[in-house]
Amino acid sequence: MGLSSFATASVFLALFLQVLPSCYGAVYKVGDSVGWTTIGNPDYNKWASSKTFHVGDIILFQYNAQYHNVMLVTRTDYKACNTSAPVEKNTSGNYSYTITTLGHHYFLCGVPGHCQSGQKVEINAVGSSSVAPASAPAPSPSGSSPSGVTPSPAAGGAPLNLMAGVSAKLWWALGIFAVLVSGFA
Ligand SMILES: *[C@@H]1O[C@H](CO)[C@@H](O)[C@H](O)[C@H]1NC(C)=O
Ligand SMILES: *[C@@H]1O[C@H](CO)[C@@H](O)[C@H](O)[C@H]1NC(C)=O
Ligand SMILES: *[C@@H]1O[C@H](CO)[C@@H](O)[C@H](O)[C@H]1NC(C)=O
Ligand SMILES: [Cu+2]
Repeated sequence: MGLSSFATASVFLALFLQVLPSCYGAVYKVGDSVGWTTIGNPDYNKWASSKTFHVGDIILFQYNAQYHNVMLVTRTDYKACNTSAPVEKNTSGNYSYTITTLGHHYFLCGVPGHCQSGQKVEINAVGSSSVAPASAPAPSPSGSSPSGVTPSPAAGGAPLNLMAGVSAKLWWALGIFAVLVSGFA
């Protein structure tokens, strides 16, 4: 019994440690080791679809500033690779974007031709599965919101709910761990 409760406690400790990073915000480097480039035509949306982004996470664009840049754009401009009116433009070679809202965030490279050849990425920030929208709302006829972010239906108070959900999970895991460890000792 002692040994098995220790094993169970270890499992919960492992769970607890897994939950921790999402509390502080994960850092995702776009393209991983390849970075933000056109060399090899990386599929950035394939890259993005392998991740689950949350409010508080940091999206890092590292690139050769001689050849590329980063633009935060509206959904309409993203679809059309329209670089004429970005919400934000970065030319430093090391751009970190902190996700502050749920929903879709659209980025592209503003150098002529690069977006068309695939240097663009859509980052969809979701909450826990209970608040995650199944799909984005239809774009308004006038285009997207000026912030470059298409808010999800739950966007209102969701970041707070998300944090509450995360810390509830944390305390739950910590509490069970404490109970099991004290039973073991
Ligand atoms: C690009 O966006 C600008 C400003 O929003 C707009 O005036 C222009 O018509 C757009 N160009 C294309 C090709 O959609
Ligand atoms: C680019 O982004 C970095 C970090 O996000 C910031 O420090 C820098 O000032 C920005 N540079 C430009 C030119 O926008
Ligand atoms: C790029 O920015 C990130 C986050 O702001 C920082 O941790 C990293 O050291 C920077 N890298 C370079 C090469 O400046
Ligand atoms: Cu580019």
